[in-house]
Amino acid sequence: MARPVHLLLGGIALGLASFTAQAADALPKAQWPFTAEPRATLDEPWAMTFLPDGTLLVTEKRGVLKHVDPKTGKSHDIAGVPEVAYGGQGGFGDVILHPDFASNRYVYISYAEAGDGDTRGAAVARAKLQLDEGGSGALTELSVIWQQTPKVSGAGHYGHRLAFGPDGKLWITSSERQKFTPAQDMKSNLGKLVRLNDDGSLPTDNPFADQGGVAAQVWSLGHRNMLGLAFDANDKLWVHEMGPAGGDELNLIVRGENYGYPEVSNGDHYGGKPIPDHDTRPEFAAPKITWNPVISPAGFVIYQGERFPGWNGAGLIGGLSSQALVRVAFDGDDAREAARYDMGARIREVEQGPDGSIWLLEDGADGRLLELLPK
Ligand SMILES: [Ca+2]
Ligand SMILES: [Ca+2]
Repeated sequence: MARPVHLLLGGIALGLASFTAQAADALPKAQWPFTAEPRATLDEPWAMTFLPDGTLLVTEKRGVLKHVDPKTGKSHDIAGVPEVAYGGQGGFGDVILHPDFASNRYVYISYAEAGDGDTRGAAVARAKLQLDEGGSGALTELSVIWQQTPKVSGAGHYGHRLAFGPDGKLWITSSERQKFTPAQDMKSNLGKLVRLNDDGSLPTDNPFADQGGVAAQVWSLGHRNMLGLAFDANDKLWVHEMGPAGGDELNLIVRGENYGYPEVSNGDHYGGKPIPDHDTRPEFAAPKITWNPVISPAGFVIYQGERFPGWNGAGLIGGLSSQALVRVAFDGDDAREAARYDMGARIREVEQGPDGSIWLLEDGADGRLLELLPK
């Protein structure tokens, strides 16, 4: 029922007011249900994932993969990482494990890679992780299984967040590289949410499989800069999107849908050029949350654990410009911001540990790995 209600209320009178009312005021620290304890310090950390033994793989944007023991704070480099195109928003991106990592040792990494001339694009590779007793290790049998097409100039909006779905498929956020119109062009995989088999091959049940080419990779289109994706307990996929000025979004992903960028956004271009709002073009899927002021979302988990019982099923999103942890509550197909915690630093990544613990990475040089402990 969410969508008809939104359309009914989304007119002139309630349009912007209803969106801004979705944001929460920052909670005073005394009311936080957690303390944040620093466990390690990294150089421009970007993403992390837990190994089954409770240690972490952490990417650093300059092109280093670290194996971190959060109990000691010690970290070791993993060899065999591809060269990355570091600069702007580009560099090393995400790292995730195959669902059957325990038996097959496959990890998936994303990164910006250089092309001809001054062009660049995101790439995804699969490799086997080998760890030695001392804590260091290597990626072996690395193969590149996906690339952004075409590679373009500039160093923004790669996206390249990764997740495995409950369907066993590999999901990739492929952002529009600050080129706007590719998000609506099915000859490009920029500005698209991509779905692949675990070896990079094409699933035959993708919505645009019949079109062939890169369109066959696409699950949904019309996206800007997607820096977080997560499946909820009902297997629904939620993706947040760093929007233009005043237009950050949380979207519920529907097979084959067009999310409208750059034709529509509840924000407007930086520089002031207006973009028609979503309610002017109901044929495009509208966001479930629009943030204005923006939070600059980065990193995303939907918490499923018992260590923070009040948060079971909640979305936890890192905030860059908002320097916050943003908690989102879901109600079926609806979502709202439930709480905001001012962390005093840009938050790049959120992760859940195997024991139900919650971890954050601060952005930038000397970014700290923080463990949230229930009070
Ligand atoms: Ca992660
Ligand atoms: Ca607008």
